[in-house]
Amino acid sequence: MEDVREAKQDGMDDWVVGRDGSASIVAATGEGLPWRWQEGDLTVTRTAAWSAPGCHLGCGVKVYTDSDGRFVKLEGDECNPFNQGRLCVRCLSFDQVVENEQRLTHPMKRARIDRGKDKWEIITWDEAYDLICSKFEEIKREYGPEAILFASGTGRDIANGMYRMAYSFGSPNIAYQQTGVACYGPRITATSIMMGNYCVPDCSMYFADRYDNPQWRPPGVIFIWGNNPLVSNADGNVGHWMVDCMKRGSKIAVVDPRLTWIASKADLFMQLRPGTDAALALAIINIMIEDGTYDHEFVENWTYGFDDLAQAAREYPAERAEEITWVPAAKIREAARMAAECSPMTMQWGLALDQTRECISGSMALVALWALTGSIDVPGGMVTTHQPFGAEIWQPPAAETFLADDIVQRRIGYHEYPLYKYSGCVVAQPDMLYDACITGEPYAIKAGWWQSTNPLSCCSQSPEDKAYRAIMNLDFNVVVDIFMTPTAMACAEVILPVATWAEKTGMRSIWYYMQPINAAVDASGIDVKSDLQINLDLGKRWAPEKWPWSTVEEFFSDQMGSSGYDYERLRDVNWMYPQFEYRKYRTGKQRADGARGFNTPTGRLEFKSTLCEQWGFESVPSYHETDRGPVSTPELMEEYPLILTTGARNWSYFHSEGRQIPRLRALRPDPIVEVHPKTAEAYGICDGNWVWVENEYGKIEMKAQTTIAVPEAVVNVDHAWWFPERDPERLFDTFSSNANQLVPPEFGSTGFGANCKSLICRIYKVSEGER
Ligand SMILES: Nc1nc2c(c(=O)[nH]1)N[C@H]1C(S)=C(S)[C@@H](COP(=O)(O)OP(=O)(O)OC[C@H]3O[C@@H](n4cnc5c(=O)[nH]c(N)nc54)[C@H](O)[C@@H]3O)O[C@H]1N2
Ligand SMILES: Nc1nc2c(c(=O)[nH]1)N[C@H]1C(S)=C(S)[C@@H](COP(=O)(O)OP(=O)(O)OC[C@H]3O[C@@H](n4cnc5c(=O)[nH]c(N)nc54)[C@H](O)[C@@H]3O)O[C@H]1N2
Ligand SMILES: [Mo]
Repeated sequence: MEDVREAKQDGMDDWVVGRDGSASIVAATGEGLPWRWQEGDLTVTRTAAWSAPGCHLGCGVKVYTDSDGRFVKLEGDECNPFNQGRLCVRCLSFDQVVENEQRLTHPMKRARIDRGKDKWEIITWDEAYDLICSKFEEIKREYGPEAILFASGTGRDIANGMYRMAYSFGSPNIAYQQTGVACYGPRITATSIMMGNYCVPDCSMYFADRYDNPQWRPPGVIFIWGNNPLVSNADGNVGHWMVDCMKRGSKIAVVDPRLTWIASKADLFMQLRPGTDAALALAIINIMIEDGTYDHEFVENWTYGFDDLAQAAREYPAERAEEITWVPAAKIREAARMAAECSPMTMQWGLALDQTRECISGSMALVALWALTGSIDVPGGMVTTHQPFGAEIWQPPAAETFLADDIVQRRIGYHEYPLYKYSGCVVAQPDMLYDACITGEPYAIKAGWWQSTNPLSCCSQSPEDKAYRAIMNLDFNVVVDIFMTPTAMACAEVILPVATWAEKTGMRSIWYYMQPINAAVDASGIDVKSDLQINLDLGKRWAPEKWPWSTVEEFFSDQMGSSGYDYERLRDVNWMYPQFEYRKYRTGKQRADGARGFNTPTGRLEFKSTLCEQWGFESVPSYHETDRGPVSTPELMEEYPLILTTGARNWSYFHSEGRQIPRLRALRPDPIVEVHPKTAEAYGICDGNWVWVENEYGKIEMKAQTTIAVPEAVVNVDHAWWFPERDPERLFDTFSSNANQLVPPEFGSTGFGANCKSLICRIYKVSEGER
């Protein structure tokens, strides 16, 4: 280990992850298939549905238009290897989006004094840009460029353009305003610090011929952990892939407090108490270490800190873990047996890991489990992710390539939370940023650019509507969206309307492949622009040298890394897969310097993170009891006897989207709280009753749905509700039925994590007079 220690000291502060040896060879394309053709009177265009409206996936779609370029219908593209023709209800309801009367169709402005009032004036794009530029410049002169925050929401296709534009303006304060960045960033960080890369379960998606590829094999067991893949299709993975693998023999083990559809089909279902995931993982690890069933070759040759992991896991014998997690010890033993014997084990993990306060050390326990089972980068295991061809379209550029060091270091949270730089999309610490908006400390934040986010409906509001107070305290706000939102109605001085995915040219890129988004629908009847066009227009004004492209197509051509393709060629071949190899850590392809091993300071997969050690954070996987509940706050349980989890996804909605789409609203007309029938009975509640869900932070009105899917002690509420049909000047009642009224802005020691999925509450019927 001597040489390892030396390596650790050498330049460790600047340790960079993710910029490693990405494949430069195009392995497969959709060559030979037309990207546009005629079927009778209709024109068919192959494209991808990424956003707007928002979605993580970018499924392959065929859009049918009439001779005027108007939308007629769409179908899943059965030739597209990614989704193989399958679409969800939100995509299939796109007809009601594109022609929706409530769409924003023109840039608009409103005087600051009229905030909250539905009083808008239509303006031209040039007027809008002039207004934005003069306001932003004025603030920059007085307070510096960092006084303007540039926020986007969950991962859509705007990250690259918006980050570039913000950096061109000179601000390091990119924002994603979910408390503790509690979505995906924490999982990426935990994985990156341990092994220098992110990993995904191998469902053959790296190959264009998918399940027929001879190199691939189905996972022995897929642990579905804190994720509901069929409903959420989360993090760039199509939920159907789990079913595809099941059909090919993969076993399924589910860890979820709710009996989801896939849990009902699982070989093993561990119905745990919310927030106790890390204890469960450590108990499984402990059994594997005690029984010696882990992968000795991998652990001895490729990992660092095994003894520390073993010691941490020893604290969680199965019986103790049963008390903590409610999962019977026998099931924990069965999970350990399956992880060891059903090789390779793989894992589709989810948001529940990020939405616990100490999410980094907790997620590290799950990464440790992949490593112990020898699943890393093997067929059917946990395969490492790389930007195809080193292209940056999904992952935004680093601030350092645009801004001077001293400005980068002024990013809110930069010094306090250094782990943020391992999260892929580097943002300001959101809770500190809201504090800065309110208090002016550490410095004043004066304006906000909100592109594809609706924080008033989606982000933690307590105490006392904190997000609202922060945003309203700014002098000037710009919102960029397809629909009016509570956030825009509350605070915007300028609104910029964007084109949908069917109306714009774009590019879809995720680890597995690249694919063009081809404009299919003619939007010339309305005055909208694509997100990237907006970023390009303003970027050119602020730093023309950083935007040498005259069209978005030129920009995309420049983003195609080492593939040797340009945008037009990509369009002609429909999609492009980089060459993929397994076990890259054995051949030197996992690290930028070509050395064997992992892209970490020790060159090994680190059970004990040397980066965390260096920064003074917990360095070994660990479990932290959740802040509220029967163990931490038994005294509160009399008042708030139920455990509350929020935000489990449903088919209809993508966060705050979709409430104005009739077909989607018909599927889920009201905000739902799921309650076990016995619990409902105990509180005198019937299915369909309106009830209050209340805790120390607030109360919200929800419709009770009785279901045995939740345990008796747990209730689950929808998140991000608002009512587009209600009074705009009451902000569409976004605070009346929104889970985020109940979520405190508490985050973990690393600056990551939030308590969205393990809170406490009481429920009681809304009385007649109250509705
Ligand atoms: N209590 C609780 N709260 C949660 C969660 C939870 O589980 N529980 N989940 C959290 C998570 S994981 C996330 S990621 C956040 C999401 O938070 P957000 O990303 O803010 O949520 P959305 O409602 O999806 O998006 C906001 C807006 O973007 C617009 N939009 C969609 N596509 C585009 C586009 O391409 N361009 C532009 N300009 N606009 C577009 C939509 O119309 C919508 O108004 O919410 C978080 N909030
Ligand atoms: N339809 C739809 N799809 C979406 C979204 C959407 O809003 N709607 N949002 C997108 C976004 S931004 C994200 S981040 C992903 C998230 O997608 P997922 O990772 O699937 O997240 P959730 O649906 O919030 O929760 C997944 C499961 O975790 C369970 N759970 C709750 N608490 C706990 C816990 O403490 N431990 C464990 N192990 N499980 C728990 C819930 O019961 C739920 O079944 O979905 C994406 N896809
Ligand atoms: Mo998310």
